[in-house]
Amino acid sequence: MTGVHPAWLPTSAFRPIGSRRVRVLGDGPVVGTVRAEVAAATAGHGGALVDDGPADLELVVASDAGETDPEAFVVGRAGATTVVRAIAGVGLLYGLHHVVRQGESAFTGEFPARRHAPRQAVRMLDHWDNVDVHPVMGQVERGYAGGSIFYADGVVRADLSRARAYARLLGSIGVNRVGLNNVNVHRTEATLLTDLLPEVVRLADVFRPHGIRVHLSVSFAAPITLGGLPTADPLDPAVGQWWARTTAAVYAAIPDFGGYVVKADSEGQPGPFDYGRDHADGANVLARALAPFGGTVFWRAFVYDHHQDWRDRSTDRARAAHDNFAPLDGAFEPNVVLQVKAGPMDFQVREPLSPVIAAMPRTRLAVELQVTQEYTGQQKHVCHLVPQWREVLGFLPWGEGGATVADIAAGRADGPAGGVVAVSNVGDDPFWTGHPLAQANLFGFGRLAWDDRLVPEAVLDEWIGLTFGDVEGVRAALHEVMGGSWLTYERYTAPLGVGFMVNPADHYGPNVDGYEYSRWGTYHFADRDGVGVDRTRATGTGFTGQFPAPWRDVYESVQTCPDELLLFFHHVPYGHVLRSGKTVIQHIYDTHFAGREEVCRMVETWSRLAGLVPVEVHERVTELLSEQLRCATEWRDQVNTYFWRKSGVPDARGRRIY
Ligand code: GCW
Repeated sequence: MTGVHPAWLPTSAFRPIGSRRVRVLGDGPVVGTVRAEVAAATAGHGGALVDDGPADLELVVASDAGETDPEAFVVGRAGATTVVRAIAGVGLLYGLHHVVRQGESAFTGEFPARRHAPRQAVRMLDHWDNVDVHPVMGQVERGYAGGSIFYADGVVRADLSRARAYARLLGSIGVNRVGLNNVNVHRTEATLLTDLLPEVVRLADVFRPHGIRVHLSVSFAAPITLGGLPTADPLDPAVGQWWARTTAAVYAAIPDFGGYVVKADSEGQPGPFDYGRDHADGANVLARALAPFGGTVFWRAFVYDHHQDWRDRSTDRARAAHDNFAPLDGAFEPNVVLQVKAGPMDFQVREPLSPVIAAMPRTRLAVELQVTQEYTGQQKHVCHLVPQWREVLGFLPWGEGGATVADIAAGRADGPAGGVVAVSNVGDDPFWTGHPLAQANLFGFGRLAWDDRLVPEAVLDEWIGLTFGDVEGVRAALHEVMGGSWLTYERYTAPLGVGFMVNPADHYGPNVDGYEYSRWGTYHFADRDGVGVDRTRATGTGFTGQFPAPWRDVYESVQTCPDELLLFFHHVPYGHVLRSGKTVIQHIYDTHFAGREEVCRMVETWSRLAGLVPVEVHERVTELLSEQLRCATEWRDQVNTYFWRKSGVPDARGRRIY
């Protein structure tokens, strides 16, 4: 491969458009992008961008009294013309990519005009990119795909062609906001807000033609560190004035700036607690500065004590976000979005929903997902996460008949809208994502954020078709390798929702007791009799009580708690019989043998694709699969051996445990 991989937008994906006569009507930078896409697709493929005469495809921006959403589009086909209409350029861009995904079928027969609109108004990717290379975290914190595509040598890159190609990819899947820098804001990064602002202008210019607004992560202590004030107390008038002045300067430079992202009082970041204030005080001072310009502050709820004593059984990290934020419902300014990690802990392979999401009906809530595979194989393992996100977004916090998590985020559950946010997984790696198949996670995030009701297999199928075309055998093989890979990963790693068991340094690879005596509050409490964390109201930390009915009761009882979350909520004996009919210990053995076997099958299936997918992709994935198999073997043997030694219960099937 020479140059950068085209991800899901290779020339072949545009073939159905390439041979057609296409008319584009409208003005503005995003319509310019649509025109450029069509011109590139048709050049040399028999089609053309036409001004008049008959057209096979018409892409039209036109006012429509009934439409209010600039991101919506209508597509239909009458006679021999497919027509896409929108009231703004961004809707047209989304309509164009809809046609690209439809392929030939968009030009076959006739079909009535149908409206498409995003279910979530905010579909955002956060980048944990540092401008400088951080001595411990590298340039992209929890990045597994090389350096930042935005920054190099302490500034925004002179050559932004990668960023431009990225913006194009994001526009094609409907992402409409990007956080440009790490939520852990270090020294140089803090100055993006002030000294480096002219550089941020260049990035905003790159994203704008794709319908994307940029955000900056800011440090709560900026009034001190950048402004030279003696305090960052949110109730100090001088602090409010500093934020107002600084924000006005940002908008003078970037009129469509999206706003701020803030990690405060979390893992060492400064915050309102430093001044005895609460998080509503903290968020609101920034919100007031942004409000005159239509900006939003995404305020993260990831606030917990990371200096816990493992001897202290009364503290439970899972409780922290709800304890800190639920009492503040209704206290936030209207342009504050509380950004809540989907689970109460930290992006594990399996967690229950964060109860905060169902606890704040008067607050705009965004659900935060992690596309970068921090705890899910670090883009060395195939782990297709779209099914996990589908489960999160479709979860029913109040049970059958109630609203879904996506409804809450979208403001359809009688509350205001917040949106869906995820941490990006790209870097300057030629494949974008380190693991070529991890591109599907980025694609899938955009698609689910647009419509949470899409079926994960169908989203994967779209990605395969666009990326690899229709080569006999490839589609089925990729479904086999990727479709169930999240559950495979779950099987060979930490069992039954207990989480972690990773190396504390890098969160990769098995280390069953890696966090067992740490200050981070992440424990499994395995002893000779049993394993799991008692989070019940009856005898444990009371975390189950943070959920509404029915879940508060479903999780409370070992009889009704879903197997896959049993050890998240309960400490049980190894002989406890799961709802599946197996004992906990036998489940641990069986899943670890099975998960590793499934990786062997992935390796076999993938080997059959030699010659059918581009050689560079085949080689890279082959190498990574051998690492995945090595690592899965290590997970299997360490987890099984650990629990065999603790419990003394042999494997009922007599397999080799060390
Ligand atoms: O998952 C943890 C990561 C940190 C990250 C933090 C967060 C940006 O290990 O690296 O910091 O979450 O979400 O703020």
